[in-house]
Amino acid sequence: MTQVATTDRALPFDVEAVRADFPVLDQQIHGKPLVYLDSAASAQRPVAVLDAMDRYYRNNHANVHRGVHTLSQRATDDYEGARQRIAQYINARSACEIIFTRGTTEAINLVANSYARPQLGNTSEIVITQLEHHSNIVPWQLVAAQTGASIRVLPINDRGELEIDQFEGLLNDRTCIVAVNHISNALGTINPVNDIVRIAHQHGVPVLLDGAQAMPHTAVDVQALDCDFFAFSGHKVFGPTGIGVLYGKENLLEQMPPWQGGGEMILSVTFENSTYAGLPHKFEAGTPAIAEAVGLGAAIDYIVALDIERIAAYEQQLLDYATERLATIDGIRFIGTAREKASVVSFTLEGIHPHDIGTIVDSEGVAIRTGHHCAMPVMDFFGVPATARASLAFYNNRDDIDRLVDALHKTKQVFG
Ligand code: 7TS
Repeated sequence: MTQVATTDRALPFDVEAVRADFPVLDQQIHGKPLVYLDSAASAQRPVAVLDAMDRYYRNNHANVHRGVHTLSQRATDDYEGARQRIAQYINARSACEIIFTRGTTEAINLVANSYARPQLGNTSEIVITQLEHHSNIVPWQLVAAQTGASIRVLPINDRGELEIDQFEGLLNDRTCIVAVNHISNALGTINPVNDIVRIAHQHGVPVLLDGAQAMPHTAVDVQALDCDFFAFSGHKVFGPTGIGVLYGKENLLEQMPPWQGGGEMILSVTFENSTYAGLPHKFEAGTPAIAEAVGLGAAIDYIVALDIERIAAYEQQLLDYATERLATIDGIRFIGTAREKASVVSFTLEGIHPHDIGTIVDSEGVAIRTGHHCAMPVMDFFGVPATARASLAFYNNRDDIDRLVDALHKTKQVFG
């Protein structure tokens, strides 16, 4: 178990010990050992997360915040304890700034509906980028359509990097919010989020960071970033599906109206009027995903034990190795060659549709994602309908990369 793995940065990252913590990796697919290279879509879970959820259900489950009975108190402690640990991990000022959501998508929809929509009018503007996942495009389009606001898009260059020099020119006194991803899921580009926040704040504009791909690969300190909102998903950070987080600065969250109504989020209800609970519960209507929050807390503990700086250093080496090995394949075209990149290699093979690549490599036991990666504007920019994407996590090793390269050679033979 990795709980015993050392966090001494001087020692090499013990990927084999880490792999033993992930039972799902230990299986055959089509008679070959599984190589899982689709962690950007959803990562796998260590035993520590599975055990934490199992323990919770076996021993402590009841509804939260409503009973004086012992199980309800235990469940509440587990749920709120997870919130505390997440707050500490991303360096929020207070646990009340951590809102549990179903994931990144719901977190962004919350901000679009509760923060932005009430202040949007038909001259208002929302700034996003060409590099966004659809979940950081469509929620803004929905509120823009309801209010007459418009969306302005920061373009990218041929490497798949933001044209940051053009950013300031998109801001003006009609800009309501800037919403941008920290790390791109389709290309792996690490965006200059510190500059984006600084420049936006000089114009008095708040910034939402979509941190779905940043959380598994890089240290996140929301106070150092000074972002106003930060969204991420549990399942991409080695925790459960169905849970995610919206971090928001307390003064902004305080001013925002509840988005969904129901139990948990009220102080008092009459037919004439209701009053709302304080933060964070104002934004958590209904029975929450309690076991999932517990699992997410355990996932964060697991990352803390491994040390995110060591994870990032290991993954950078692995990404360099993957890029080097893949570059030896004739006919490969890398889509996204940003100078600052994390854990994703998107590519096409001349004359072979990405879906065919995905099918053949799967028959070799290698799982990659093929498609538009919910980033159609990125595909449009590069003039491709889809790419094949290998995405890495700290449980991948060089053998996984070699197996991918072999499977791609096989693909070329098949489509010869
Ligand atoms: N933002 C980014 C940057 C993402 O990568 C994703 C999911 C989301 C938002 C949405 O997250 P969800 O958990 O709410 O669904 N990205 C991917 C992907 O790259 N392949 O499948 C899902």
